[in-house]
Amino acid sequence: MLSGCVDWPAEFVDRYRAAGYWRGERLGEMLRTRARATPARVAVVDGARRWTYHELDERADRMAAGLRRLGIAAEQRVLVQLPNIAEFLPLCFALFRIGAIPVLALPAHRETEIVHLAELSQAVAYVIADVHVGFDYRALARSVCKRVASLRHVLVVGDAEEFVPLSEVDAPAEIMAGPDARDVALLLLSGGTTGAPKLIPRTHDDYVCNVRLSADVTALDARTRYLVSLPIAHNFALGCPGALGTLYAGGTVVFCKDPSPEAAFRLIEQEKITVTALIPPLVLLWLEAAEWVQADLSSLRWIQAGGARLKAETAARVRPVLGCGLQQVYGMAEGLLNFTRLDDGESAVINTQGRPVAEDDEVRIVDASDVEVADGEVGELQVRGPYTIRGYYRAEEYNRRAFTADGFYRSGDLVRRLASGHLVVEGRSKDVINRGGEKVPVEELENYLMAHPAIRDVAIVGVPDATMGERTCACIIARGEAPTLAEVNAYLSRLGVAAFKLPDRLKVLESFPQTSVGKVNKRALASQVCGASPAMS
Ligand code: J2J
Repeated sequence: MLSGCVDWPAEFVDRYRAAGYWRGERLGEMLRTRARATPARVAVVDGARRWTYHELDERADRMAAGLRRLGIAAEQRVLVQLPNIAEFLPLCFALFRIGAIPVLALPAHRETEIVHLAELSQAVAYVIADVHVGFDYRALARSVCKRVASLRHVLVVGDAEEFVPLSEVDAPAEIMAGPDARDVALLLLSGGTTGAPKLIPRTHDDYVCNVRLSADVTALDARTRYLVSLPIAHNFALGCPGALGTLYAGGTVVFCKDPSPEAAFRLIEQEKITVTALIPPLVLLWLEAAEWVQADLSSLRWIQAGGARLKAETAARVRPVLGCGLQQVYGMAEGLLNFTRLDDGESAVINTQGRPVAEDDEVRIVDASDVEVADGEVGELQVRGPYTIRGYYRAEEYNRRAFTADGFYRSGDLVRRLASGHLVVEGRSKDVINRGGEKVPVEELENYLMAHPAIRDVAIVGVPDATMGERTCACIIARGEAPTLAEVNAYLSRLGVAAFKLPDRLKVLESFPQTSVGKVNKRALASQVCGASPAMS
């Protein structure tokens, strides 16, 4: 396995193979098998572009050969920061076939995040779009290249300027042995960790399992037309079942650059979309828009909702307003996926976040001393299983805290298990703000703000919000004259921090409430700033 990753112990490898979770299948071959079975079926739609399975497969092969010519080899990391565009798929399959490892950054990431990810992964190449939503990624690449010595290539979809156009990374297809199914296939970004962002190594065996189980539980098949509404680099839209699950099932992946109801509804009507995945604020937006945006949504069979807790009132409106079923998904890029089932009763679908997808997902719910609590009681969810990692990439010290001695991942989520086995997410013990599905890493943000000359101390808390579930409030103790929210956010943007991490509110205080051991009491602080109980935990 790639150095810096934690493998499963041999007994678990044997167990997951024997039980049929790990079948020795690689992501690159998953597409090949499909392309052989149904070469002429449309695999990808992006605007006016339509690629059949054969074309997608061939593009991946040619791009793999082109990447090899550039010197990109097995186990090398390639930082991919692309919006929802078709090129994402042949690129990832090309890397999978070489055995090179895509590191999936979000389009919203900026210089601090990208430099960190490139350095942590020692990426040799960085793949970007030219301009997206008014932001020029080539300018970002110029700054990043100055700071990260390992980067040797910048590949650009669109106008490459001084860099290499991705369209020219093209050579006659070659026969490649490719990686082993037990090798790392991709590095996903963690949303839920303390300190600097962590990378999540997913192997071919475990991610193919993740994709297959998700596609099966969502009943995807060749008639599926999946709309990629969320960023495709996110685990949910990529492989749960997402674009990869759709390709596994022989369906069609339709790219959506803009999940606003106007744009998405038009695509649903035109492309006869059957399923998509959304975060709760988008579910709300789509419900509201259904009243005034004229579109035929009758092809839509399911909306998957996940990333943050969906309110029961919102969940209950999905079928009456949008005319489709709802599937709640409580997932994590570290692995474990919970889904409500398509044939679950109304109460489970509206009030729970689903149950684990695999029999061998070992979920335990524990108290602060790691002792299991009784069913119905709230505790932290810990998990190990056939598609849940045993450690973050190059994070030996952090892994000792984030995983138990017997290999369970400490999710930091506070959940309750019902007698039916369904889970309800009640809050969290980790210091992350879940801004409608987008995760704001509190400690990372506090560290940036501590460096501000007019800030003596900072504590960031989540405050309840009707649309986002919660928003970010930065509480500061000023040094001299306090900065305004606009000044703080301008400062963070100059540092190159992604916009979704910027505080929504700023509260200037004289002091912070303390716990008995002298730490900032964030619960009390959150109550103090919002005049109510905190949004979560
Ligand atoms: C409450 N909290 C949830 C839910 C995730 C599918 C869906 C989501 C993600 C994801 C994902 C939640 N209700 N329904 O990867 O494949 C919070 C939990 C969890 C964290 C993981 C997928 N669904 N969460 O959101 O890695 O706190 O993955 O631990 O970004 O989101 O975040 P992330």
